[in-house]
Amino acid sequence: MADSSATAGGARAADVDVVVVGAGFAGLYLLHKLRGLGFRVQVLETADDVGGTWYWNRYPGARCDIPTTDYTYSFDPALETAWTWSEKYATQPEILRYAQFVADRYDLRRDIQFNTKVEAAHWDAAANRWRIRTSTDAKLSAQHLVMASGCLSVPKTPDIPGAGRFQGPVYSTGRWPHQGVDFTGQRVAVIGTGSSGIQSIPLIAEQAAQLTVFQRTPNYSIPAGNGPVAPERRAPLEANRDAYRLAAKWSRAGVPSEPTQIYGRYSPPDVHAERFEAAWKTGELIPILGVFADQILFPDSNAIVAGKVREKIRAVVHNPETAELLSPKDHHFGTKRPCLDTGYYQTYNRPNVRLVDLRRQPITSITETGIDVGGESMRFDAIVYATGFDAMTGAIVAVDITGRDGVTLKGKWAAGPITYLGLMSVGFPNFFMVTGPGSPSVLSNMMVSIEQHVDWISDCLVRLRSDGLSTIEPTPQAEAGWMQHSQDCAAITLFPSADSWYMGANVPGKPRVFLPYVGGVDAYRKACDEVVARGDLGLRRSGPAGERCNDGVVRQLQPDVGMVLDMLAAMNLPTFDSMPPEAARAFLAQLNAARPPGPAVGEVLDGSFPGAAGPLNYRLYRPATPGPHPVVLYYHGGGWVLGSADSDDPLLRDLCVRSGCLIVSVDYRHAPEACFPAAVDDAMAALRWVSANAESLGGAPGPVAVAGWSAGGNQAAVVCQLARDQGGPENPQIAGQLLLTPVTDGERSTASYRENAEGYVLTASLMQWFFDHYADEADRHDPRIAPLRAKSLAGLPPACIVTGQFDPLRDEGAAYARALEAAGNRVQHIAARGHTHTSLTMIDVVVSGEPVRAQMAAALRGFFARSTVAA
Ligand code: NA7
Repeated sequence: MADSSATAGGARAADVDVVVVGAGFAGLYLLHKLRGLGFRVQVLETADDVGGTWYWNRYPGARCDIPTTDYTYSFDPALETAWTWSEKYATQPEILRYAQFVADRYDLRRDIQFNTKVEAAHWDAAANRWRIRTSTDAKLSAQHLVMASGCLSVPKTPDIPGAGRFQGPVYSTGRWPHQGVDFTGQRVAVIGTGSSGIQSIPLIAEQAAQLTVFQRTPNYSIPAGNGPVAPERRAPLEANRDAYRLAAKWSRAGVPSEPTQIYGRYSPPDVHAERFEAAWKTGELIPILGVFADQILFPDSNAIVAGKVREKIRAVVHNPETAELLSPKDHHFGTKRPCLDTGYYQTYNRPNVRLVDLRRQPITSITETGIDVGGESMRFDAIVYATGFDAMTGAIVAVDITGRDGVTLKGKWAAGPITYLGLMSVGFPNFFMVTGPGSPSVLSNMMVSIEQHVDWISDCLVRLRSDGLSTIEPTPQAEAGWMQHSQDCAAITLFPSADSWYMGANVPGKPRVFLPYVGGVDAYRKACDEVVARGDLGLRRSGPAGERCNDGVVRQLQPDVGMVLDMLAAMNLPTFDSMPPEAARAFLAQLNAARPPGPAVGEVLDGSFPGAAGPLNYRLYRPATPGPHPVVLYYHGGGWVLGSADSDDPLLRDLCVRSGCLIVSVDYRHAPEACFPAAVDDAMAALRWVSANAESLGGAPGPVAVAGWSAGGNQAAVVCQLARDQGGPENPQIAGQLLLTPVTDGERSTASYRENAEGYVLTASLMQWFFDHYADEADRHDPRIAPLRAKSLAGLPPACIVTGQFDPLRDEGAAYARALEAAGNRVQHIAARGHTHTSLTMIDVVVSGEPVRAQMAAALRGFFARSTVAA
């Protein structure tokens, strides 16, 4: 119970354990849960009833866009049987009734103070409490403050010239009158074609005498196909409710689904059509957002889906010009939230509906009687703003929140929100957000994300209490790490390219930052759980029992690298070093066959060249651009035991396209059949042959560059030294050396070997296995195995060395870069953050490798630019 007493104004003064701001779905569950755990909770709510966004958004046609089978609380099985949704997508009145039903069922209203706006909250460091000021003049203090204020709860102030001049009624979809609006016989203007516009326009058009829609950006919308909940949707839930809800919790978006592995860019048109039509028919967002595994990664794949939606629009809208105006072209499908509609496009076939394209005819001004666009003055009886929200951060910074040392949250977030897990923020002790920026929130089924946050916060408060601690706050390192990870997740997608509210782009002056966490509900839950399992990682907790802090960063791998590693771990594959070499080679070939093929190049040619002990194979990659192209000799990876001239095929296609170089990938003899120095001898033979034949292979004259990955990087580094040492006309000049995660030493004693010994594909024991096959212990310091140990590193070709943060070979690669530089060579060292030994080669799977490969390609071009100038 709150310790409360009535004040003169009827408001209460109270000291409680937790103040919760907002009585929407987040606030209601938080109150129920914390109360059950023995905390004294006070919820403060601006409205006169529960419901949050569903209290305010009463515009005609307002519905949820996640099926009600999923858009529902799951914390209490009895609640699920006590309530039955009437439709696939419930209307706002039904969803509001559900919120009210929940409030009554758990007797929540007695701890909710309605008609109370929270104006300010400041952290009283002396008392270790939040002091809260409200519109009712109530003064509260609380040990913890939780913002459950919603992501879409502060409507955007109309940013249109003359807004405020109109003399007739003006409505905002986000603040719709409770008694409803009758537009019969009226001339109505609707400004905005996001979800709120698209849901309300068909219904307003049915009533109004004339409806004029002012569209700035057309949106993608798919027909919701609403109606009773389909039996096939109900079946899995009824068969095993717990399993279904668990699957939702560990799904990508909070709705059970099986993500496809099919890439749009690599599948044929009949597969495109089949998959798109199947998703379209569901009338659900998650299938249409997941037609292809790569549609949010690559523009070409995305364009397949976007093009098909435009075809659907053209098939419905009779007037071709209107159809064209309604067809989105300025953003990739899904980078703004697509809409679900009921008869939206059909509405434009009505004679009483007109579409005004604000890109062509911007609003000059709202006037007393209507709207002026271009040279035209239009008269209206009513104007409806469906112009959206100050999303995700608006409601949080609307409260004047001051943390430690007088720092305000608004000030701290001036360049964009900074949070740990979207749950907390440094400088604001005992402050939590439900579905805050930096968490999946609006990219997920909100109900699942709300429940996860409420459970996490509740568990956190219980731990604090039972550990005899009173305050909790993230550390700067943990917060910075999370922000980096969250931005890494967004950076590999197309999301940042759109002017969306996800990017804050809809509110003038709002910083352009991707606000939600796009790594997925499942990955996010795993990170949150891991923070707890690793001893409240990145959280400083203090109180009577002392101070505890296990500082650190929960996610440092690039998100797509992490996903690949998780997938591999789940497959429980045998390790190469557990097999004989022949079996390991066959296994590698099998794994390689399952890779995406990489981009098309101008030509791929297979041939043979004279190796040191007989013919060996090569594969040549020629760019599609006019030649002759500079030539790169490439040595494949595989620890001198595995791989072949064609085993790094996708990587070489990618490098060929990016660099515009002709690449010749060569075989060399493998251990244990041919041990050291056979591979080196073949590498030198390849260098001589490719250099001598560059022009007859169709390449440009002049020195070739060498490149290689892993053991192939070792070979490339070694031939540079041998060519320098052996001199003579038969040992050609080398334009540059590109070494991707190379072996440069025979010792395996660096910190990176210890830190990354296991779990990142190339393990310390696999390296041991490679070395044991390749060379006797006594030879492993020979510079032809350990180029780092060469007597002199002076006079070598310019180098570009790439190291991966989570690679056992990281430190020796970095050491070689430093040593080359110290010896006076030109060196570029690219330290690939969050990458492993193998991840940079995973074309179209590890998209975060693209910027690194772009730098590698630029380095190759740079080698030749310099050698041409020198010539
Ligand atoms: P949205 O999706 O932000 O849509 C707002 C619409 O209003 C959008 O079409 C905007 O065009 C338009 N808009 C905003 N400001 C202006 C001005 N100044 N002039 C003309 N047009 C303007 O908000 P909703 O309420 O529809 O939906 C929000 C979410 O709720 C939705 O994604 C679902 O998750 C549920 P713009 O695209 O900015 O050019």
